[in-house]
Formats: sequence, C-alpha cells, structure tokens
Amino acid sequence: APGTLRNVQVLSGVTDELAALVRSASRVAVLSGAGISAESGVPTFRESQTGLWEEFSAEDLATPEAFQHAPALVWTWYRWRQSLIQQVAPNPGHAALARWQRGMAGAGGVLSIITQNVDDLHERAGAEVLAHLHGSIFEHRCAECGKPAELPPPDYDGFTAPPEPEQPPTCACCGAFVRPGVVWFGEMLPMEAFEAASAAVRSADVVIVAGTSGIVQPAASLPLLALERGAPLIEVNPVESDISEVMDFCLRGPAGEMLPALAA
Ligand code: BV8
Ligand code: ZN
Repeated sequence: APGTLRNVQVLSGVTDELAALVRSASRVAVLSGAGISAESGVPTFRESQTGLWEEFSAEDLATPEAFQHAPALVWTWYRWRQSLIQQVAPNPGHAALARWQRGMAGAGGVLSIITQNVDDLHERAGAEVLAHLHGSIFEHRCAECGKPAELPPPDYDGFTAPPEPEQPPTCACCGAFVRPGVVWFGEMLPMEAFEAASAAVRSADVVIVAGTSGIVQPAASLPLLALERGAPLIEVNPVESDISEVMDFCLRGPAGEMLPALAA
C-alpha cells in the first residue's frame, strides 16, 4: 500500500530463506495473469510486441460497445484466440502449480489458484482453479437472455492472422447474438468468483502473484488483502509490474522456471 516502506527483496532465483518460507505454508494463494501462459505461446496483452493489445487495442475489442458495434469482428477475434489456446499446451509453470496443489492437498493444506486468464491451461495441466476472475473463452452465452450456448470448437489456425470476420451465432431462445463468456472492460466480475478469491487471499499464509502486470482492476488489488494478516507476497515476473512495490519478494524470471523452483 502507498506510504508503507517495504523491503522488497528482488531475487533472480529461489533462496533457501524463500524456499523455507514457502514450505512452511499450509495455505497458499496464487494469482496468475497472462504471463503464466506466455511460455505456452499465448501472447500476453501488453508486454510482448506481438501482444494482442498491440494488434487490436483492448478498447476496440474487449468491450460490450465493440460487440454491439462490430459483433463479427469481436466474435471472430475470440474464436481465433480460442483456436490458438486449443493448439498450445500448458508449460512447466502450469505443471508446477498443479503438482504443488496436489502435494498440498495430500498434506492437509490447500493451494488456491485464482486466475485472470480466460484460457484453460491451468486445468489442462491438472490443476483445480478456484476462480476465473475474467470468465472463460470456452464459455458462450446469449448477449440478451444469458442462456448458455454450447458450440463446437472453432477450427481456425491460431498461428496465422485472424480470418475474415464471421457473424456470431444466434440464441436458440430469443434470437439475439451469442457472446463470449468473458468479462469485458466496464463489466462486473462474477461476484462469487471474486469473493472466493478474496477469501482465499485473506486466509493464505503465502500469496504468489505470477505473470501479471498488475494493471487491470479489481483483480490487481486482490494481493493487497494479504497485507491484512501480513502474509508474505511473492511476485514472479521477469520485469517490474505495477504492484511490485507491495511485494516482499520479487522473483525476476519466467514462471516456467521460477514456479517449479518454488514448488520443489
Ligand atoms: C470493472 C477478459 C467496473 C477479456 C479481461 C479507466 C477507463 C476505463 C476503465 C477503467 C479505467 N481504470 C480502471 C478501469 C477499470 C478496468 C481496468 O482495470 N482497466 C485497465 C486497462 C486500467 N477494469 C474493468 O473494466 C473491470 N470491470 O472495473 O467494472 C464496474 C464497477 C461497478 C459496476 C459496474 C462496472 C473488468 C476487467 C476485466 C477485463 N477483461 N479479460 C479478454 O480476455 O479479451 S482483462 C485482460 O487483461 C486479461 O484477462 C488479463 O487479465 C488482463 C491483462 O492483464 P495481465 O494478465 O496482467 O496481462 P498483461 O499482458 O497485462 O501482463 C502480462 C505480465 O506477464 C507482464 O507483467 C509481463 O512482464 C509478465 N510476463 C511475461 N512473460 C512472463 C511473464 N511473467 C511470468 N513468466 C513469463 N514467462
Ligand atoms: Zn437469448
């Protein structure tokens, strides 16, 4: 929080002190962002020059207004991203969290995974996700009546440029357009997910923030809840983020390397 002087330890690897601290925790909360999927080949939103937001600004596509104004353009962007996610695989960072989560459960502890990501790579690595704060790109619902829509997986090639825009399908009930089951800018986060995430961070003995720039709210404020009980905050990010200054430890490296070292 602003004003409190915290001695952030910036580390290039897991020290014995950090390993011991993590091993002594029986409740761990992990908040993940786009950076944890970067090593799988899913572009992050802002950091890498191929980031989706560089090509398509978030204002242009990830908003209800954009879908209202250009449904085919927005719909196709999501189906194309879904194709890319289907074509890539979880990386050692996802695998380490899944292994660690099973180990914790086996020892009577808990490791809660809270993600800002709309992909399913945590699940495909074998982990349980407590909260998808921004929804899932694999879910679809009617934009008007909210009726869930089951759709066949897209068959675009996520490694080539987005194809010609296609119209979204229409709702079997009311005929309105079907939309992606994600949270757009200006939309509320799913309350039960946000509350479960807040409770998990509040009760954690250690909080790990992996692969997020800490820019998007209210997700980026979740780690601050760890300050209530003084639970140590560990950031895993190759570069400084907007929330590095509230961390106790900053592991400056890729999640695919640092999470297996932390989970060991
Ligand atoms: C809400 C789903 C309001 C869609 C997403 C000013 C104007 C307008 C709005 C606002 C404003 N100020 C604040 C807001 C609110 C807005 C917001 O926060 N805007 C930001 C841009 C400032 N928030 C909202 O609108 C939220 N809703 O506030 O509701 C309200 C209130 C009351 C009543 C009604 C309404 C909704 C936000 C959710 C938006 N949807 N996703 C989609 O996917 O298309 S967010 C989207 O961006 C992603 O899901 C992701 O969560 C986020 C990007 O953040 P990160 O995950 O951190 O990814 P990023 O690329 O930023 O960073 C990657 C990081 O990884 C980097 O730090 C990089 O260094 C690191 N990294 C790279 N490689 C690695 C790595 N780390 C580890 N290992 C590596 N290998
Ligand atoms: Zn409908």
